[in-house]
Amino acid sequence: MAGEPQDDCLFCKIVAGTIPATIVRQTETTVAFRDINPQAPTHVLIIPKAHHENAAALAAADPALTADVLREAQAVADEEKLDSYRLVFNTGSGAGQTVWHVHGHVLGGRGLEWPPG
Ligand code: D5M
Repeated sequence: MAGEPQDDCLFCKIVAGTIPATIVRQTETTVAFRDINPQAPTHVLIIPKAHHENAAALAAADPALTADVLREAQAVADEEKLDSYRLVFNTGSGAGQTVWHVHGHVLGGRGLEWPPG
């Protein structure tokens, strides 16, 4: 069912605390933790605690939770003292999505080129 924890989901396990992560912020509905393979000096992932496969599924199921995730991106940027940052939701394997629990990448602390690769 939409939003329910999935036994085989890595990020649901981080939410449950059964696998470790470097958590930088947590709210009632979201967790923010450092990416294990950072692509910038700041590379933090923001996830809803509830399991949704991607950004579109999250937005369709729970607009308020979608807003929580977006607000947390700015909160992370503020804590990391980022003047600017990139917020990325890879959606689908062709775009590089490898974990099927929606996550926003907050990238900052260096110049970021456009278009991305
Ligand atoms: O992003 C998935 C991201 O998840 C990728 O940048 C690595 C990161 N990752 C994978 N496992 C972990 C753990 N255990 N801790 C922290 N970060 C992790 P995607 O957009 O799906 O390619």
